[in-house]
Amino acid sequence: YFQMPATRKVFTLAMVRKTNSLLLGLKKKGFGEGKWNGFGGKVEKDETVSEGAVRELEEESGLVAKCLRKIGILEFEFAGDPVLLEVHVFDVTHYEGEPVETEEMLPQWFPEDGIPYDQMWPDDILWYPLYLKGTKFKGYFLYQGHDTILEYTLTQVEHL
Ligand code: 6OG
Repeated sequence: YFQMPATRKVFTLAMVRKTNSLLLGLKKKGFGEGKWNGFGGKVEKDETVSEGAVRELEEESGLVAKCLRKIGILEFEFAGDPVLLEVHVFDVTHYEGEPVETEEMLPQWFPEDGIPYDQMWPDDILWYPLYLKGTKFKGYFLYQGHDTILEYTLTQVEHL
């Protein structure tokens, strides 16, 4: 039978880190509402992926990234939905400003050994360990609804 090819949508996800802790934002509305996550969103037509990452981080947390490092690419599909999300994950270790609550996100620092995985997307507990130890990665996750991963692949890579 014929299956429609997926429509790709490109997103960013900025992970903000300082010594032994990680800044997460509680999403207050929209996609992923009620979950803690890094900061990001959809890349616009007139910007690069990195520009989108900087813009979204500032919009959602008030921080201005001074240095972005590509650390991973994650693809997400939802069963029955032809849209494929391509999420570019960046590590941000240099930034200006202090985190502020915005319309979309409530930021909070978490110790690396106290990440609230039970209030996060279920893929996070799978790839955060690679991120936290500094390994680059590629992953694919097929979701059923927002709570169940039907299948996934996750590999360490040298280059992205
Ligand atoms: P806005 O709707 O805020 O962009 N995102 C995901 N992050 C994780 N960890 N797991 C997922 O599993 C995700 N799906 C999307 C990408 C959505 C933000 O949420 C991320 C964006 O940073 C399904 O514009």
